[in-house]
Amino acid sequence: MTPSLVANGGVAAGEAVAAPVTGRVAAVYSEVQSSRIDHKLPLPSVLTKPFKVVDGPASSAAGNPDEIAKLFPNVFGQPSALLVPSDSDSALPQQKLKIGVVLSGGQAPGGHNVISGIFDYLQDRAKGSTLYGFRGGPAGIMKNKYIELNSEYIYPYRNQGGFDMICSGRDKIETPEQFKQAEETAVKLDLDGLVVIGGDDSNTNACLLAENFRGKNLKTRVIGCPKTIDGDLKCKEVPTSFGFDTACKIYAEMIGNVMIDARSTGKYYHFVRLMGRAASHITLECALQTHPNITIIGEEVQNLIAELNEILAHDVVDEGGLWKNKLTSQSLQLFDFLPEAIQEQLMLERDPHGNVQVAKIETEKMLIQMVETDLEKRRQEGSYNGQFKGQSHFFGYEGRCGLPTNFDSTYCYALGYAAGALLHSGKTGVISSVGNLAAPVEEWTVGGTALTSLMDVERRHGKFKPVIKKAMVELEGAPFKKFASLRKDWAINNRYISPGPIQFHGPASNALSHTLLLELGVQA
Ligand code: FBP
Repeated sequence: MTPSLVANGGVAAGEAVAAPVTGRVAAVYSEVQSSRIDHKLPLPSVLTKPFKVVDGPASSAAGNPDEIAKLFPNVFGQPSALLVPSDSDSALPQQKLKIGVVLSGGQAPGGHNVISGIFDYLQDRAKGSTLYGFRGGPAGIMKNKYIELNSEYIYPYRNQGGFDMICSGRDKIETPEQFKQAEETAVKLDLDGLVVIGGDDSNTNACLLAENFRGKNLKTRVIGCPKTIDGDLKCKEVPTSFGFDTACKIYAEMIGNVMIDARSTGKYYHFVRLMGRAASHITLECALQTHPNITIIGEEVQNLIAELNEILAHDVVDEGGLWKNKLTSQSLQLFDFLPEAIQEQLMLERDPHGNVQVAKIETEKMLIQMVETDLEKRRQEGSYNGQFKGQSHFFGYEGRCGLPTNFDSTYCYALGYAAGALLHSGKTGVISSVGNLAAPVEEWTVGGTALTSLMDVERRHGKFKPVIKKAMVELEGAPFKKFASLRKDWAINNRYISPGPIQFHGPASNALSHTLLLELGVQA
């Protein structure tokens, strides 16, 4: 038997557990983990002194503003808020707050620091407040499953990867009954506020909750935080989602290692698939960090998946393949061209948000098969007599819970601290926004962006639904353009870069991702 390791979080097979009941024990930490706990995090200077909130002009929507206005009558059009220095904090209510926090969706390095940031804000500026952590994602809100977070419980999680402080889940608060359950929890816990740490779908849900609570005259306000390693939740005011920086650096280290492996013997061609549901920001960033010979940016093959989503939402997929008539001829051609195993994977069950579970499609194996088939054809034609051995890799889950980089640690702490400040200032339906990220941390800007301003309507499960528009790789954007200008050279020359492991000290420790720098107009 092949030697193997198994990690399942200590949960017995078949046991359904929302979150570990006991917290982490720092005594069993590695030296690096221990050294990170007490790593001091700087805050943007506006958060270290008295501040006030300045509102900008009324906002609109990313698309279809009339539809969005109808769907969010109570929160649509809110201005963006900016925190600015003030002489005193007297504008803030002098009251203890009861705040809930939930982690929603896939893990992303830095989530624990968002929670620490909220907690520290409450300790520093609203003494005697209570922070409840809903366990196991949005289901924890619906089922009123929570733990009261205190400094001893939070301490071992500071600057540590993972979401196990309260755990996450992918449930969605969707039906009238589920909204009712969320209301009941808000009332039962007398919540002044709720922070939803999640990706595009979870922040859409956060906005629906804000709308619903305000519509029902509940005092509970809702603030979102931009989380996802996929990097597809961003806009001008929210320059990046947390976790992207760490995950890409972890993957880039591994890619750099297999590149050296390839050069060491010439025995293998390594095919690497990276995580990322719809957008290819991770792949693009890792390419910019490592310079592989060939990089496929998935935005080019989106159409087929979109059509399949629509068909699966409406039609019975008959064995005779009649459903295929609904595909456009271009998508049909592509579908028929794919190996059967990949066709099957494309038809797999969608997640609760209606998304194809791309992480489960083994494109790296598909590409190896396609190359083998083509080389075999060439061999028979007499135009090839070489040797090809493909090695497939999927780097996905390995990057989601790593120790957060200095950037993610600091960014997340500021996002959480800002979420506390926004709730304290009476804001709802906004996403915590920390900007000016290429400048020293002290100069970072802090505010809140109306969630409805990020929204459009989209087809989901065959119906129009409000969604935060996913930020896909822009083929006209600076990161892609830089990649496109270099890829020909990378294809034939040895330009491999091995970035090595994440550094917490020294010259490379505070480097920002290429994507973020290029998008901010700084040469990477
Ligand atoms: P989020 O958008 O929820 O942050 O998910 C990120 C992600 O890591 C995707 O890249 C991936 O497709 C998905 O989660 C996998 O989800 P799961 O953990 O449920 O398999």
